[in-house]
Amino acid sequence: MANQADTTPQSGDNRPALALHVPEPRSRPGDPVNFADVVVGKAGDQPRPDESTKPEDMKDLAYDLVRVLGDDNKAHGPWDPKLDPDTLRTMLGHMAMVRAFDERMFRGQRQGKTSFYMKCTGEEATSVAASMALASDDMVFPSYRQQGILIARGYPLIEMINQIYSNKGDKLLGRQLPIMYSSREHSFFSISGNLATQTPQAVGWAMASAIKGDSRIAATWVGEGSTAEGDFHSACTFATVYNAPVILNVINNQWAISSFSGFAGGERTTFAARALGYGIAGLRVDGNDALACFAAQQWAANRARANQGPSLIEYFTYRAEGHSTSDDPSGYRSAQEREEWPLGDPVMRLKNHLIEIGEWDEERQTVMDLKCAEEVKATTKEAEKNGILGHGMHHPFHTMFEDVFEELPWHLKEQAEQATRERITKFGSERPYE
Ligand SMILES: Cc1ncc(C[n+]2csc(CCOP(=O)(O)OP(=O)(O)O)c2C)c(N)n1
Ligand SMILES: [Mg+2]
Repeated sequence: MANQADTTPQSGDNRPALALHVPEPRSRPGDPVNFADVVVGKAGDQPRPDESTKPEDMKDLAYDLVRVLGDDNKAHGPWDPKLDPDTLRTMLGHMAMVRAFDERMFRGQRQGKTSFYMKCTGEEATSVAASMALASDDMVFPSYRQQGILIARGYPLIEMINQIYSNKGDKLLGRQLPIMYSSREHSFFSISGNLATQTPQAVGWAMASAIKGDSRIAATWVGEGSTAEGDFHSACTFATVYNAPVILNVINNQWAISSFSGFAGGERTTFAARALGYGIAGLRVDGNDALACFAAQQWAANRARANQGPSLIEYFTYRAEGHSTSDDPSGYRSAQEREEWPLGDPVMRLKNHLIEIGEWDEERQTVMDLKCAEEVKATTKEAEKNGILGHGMHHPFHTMFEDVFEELPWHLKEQAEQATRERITKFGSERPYE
C-alpha cells in the first residue's frame, strides 16, 4: 500500500502568522471626536411591523434605529405613540426629577453623606419613558442605572434616600450597596451588583407568570457590557425556547466603566442583532428619543401580552457622566464625546417637542426644574433626620445575622455573640447611638 501524504501542518512554511484584533475606542482623552460612523436615519422612516411579526421577517429593525422625534422637534412616522400632552408632560416631569435627584445625590456623596452613587444622565428616557409603557404591576428586573423606573412608578423619594444613606429608615436594613433598591409593592425586583443576573431571573419570572396563567409580563434592563455575561445568553435561550412573556432591554450607553462597547462585541454587529440568532424579535431604538423608547416598549409589551413571544430592544444612547462616584472618565475618554453625541439630550428633546406642539414653554420648564430641585432638597433634609453615613444612625448591626436562616446555625450564633461582646468593649453598649 502506498504511503499517504503527510498533511500535518509543519512550522516554518509560508502560511501567514495569526493575529488578534484588540478593540480600541474611537477617541482617548484629548483626541478630537468624530461620530461620523454612527448612522442616524431620518425620524419616521423606520417601518412598524405588526406585533405578531416573526423575528425573521423584521430583521432590518435590529440594524436600523427607530426614531420618532425629528430635528424639527415634531413626532414622525408609524412609531409615534400619539401620547396626549398630559402624558408627555408627566414623562418630562419624571425625567426632570431623575436629573434633579441624580445631581443632589451625587453632591451628597461628595459631601460624605453616602459612600456611593450612580447617575443615569443622558439615559433618562430609557427607564422613564420605557417603563411608562408597561402596566404598573408588570415585574421589572433593572440594573443599577434605572432609578427612573422607581420615580415613574411613584416610589417615595425618601425611601430612595434612606436606602442611599443606609440609615435607620432604610427598609433594606443597610444590607444592600447604596442605590441597589428593592420594592415588592412597586413590582421592582432587588437590584444585584452581580451583572446580568437579573436577566435569567426576569425570564424565569415571566415563565412562572405564564405557567400560573397570570397576565403580568416581565421586563429587564441590562447594560451593553453586561450582555457579554453568560447569564444574558442563558436568558435569551430560555426566553425563546419557552416563548416567555418578557422584554430584554439592552442599554447601549457605549461604555462599561472604562471599557467601550467594542469589548462586548459592539464593533461587529448591533446589540439588537443578538436577538436574531435566538429567534427573538430585535429592535434598535434611539435611546435619547423618549417617544421612540415608549413606542418600542409598548410594541414589545403588546407582543408579550398576546403570547407572541419575547423581544430584545437595544437603546442606543450615551452615558454622559462617569460610571459612578468612584469613577473619573477623563482618564479614559475624550470630554468632547458628550458634546458631539449625535442623538442629543433626551430631556431637551422631549421639552422641545412639547414646546413645538404648543403645550409647553421655557418659563414652565424653569419652574418645573426648580420645583424638582426643591422637592429633592426638602426630602433629603427629611431623610437626614434618619441618619447619614458615619453618624451611626443605622439599623442595629446584629440584624445582619437575621432573616436568612429560620434557625441561626451555631457558628453564626457564635459570631453574633462575639461581635456583640466586641461592640460593648469598644463602645460600652451594643447600640451606642440609641
Ligand atoms: C459579574 C460582574 N462582573 C464585573 C462587575 C464589575 N462591574 C460593575 S459595573 C461594570 C460595567 C457594566 O457596564 P454595562 O453593562 O455597560 O452597564 P452600564 O454601567 O454602562 O450601565 C462592571 C464591569 C460586576 N459588578 N459583576
Ligand atoms: Mg454600558
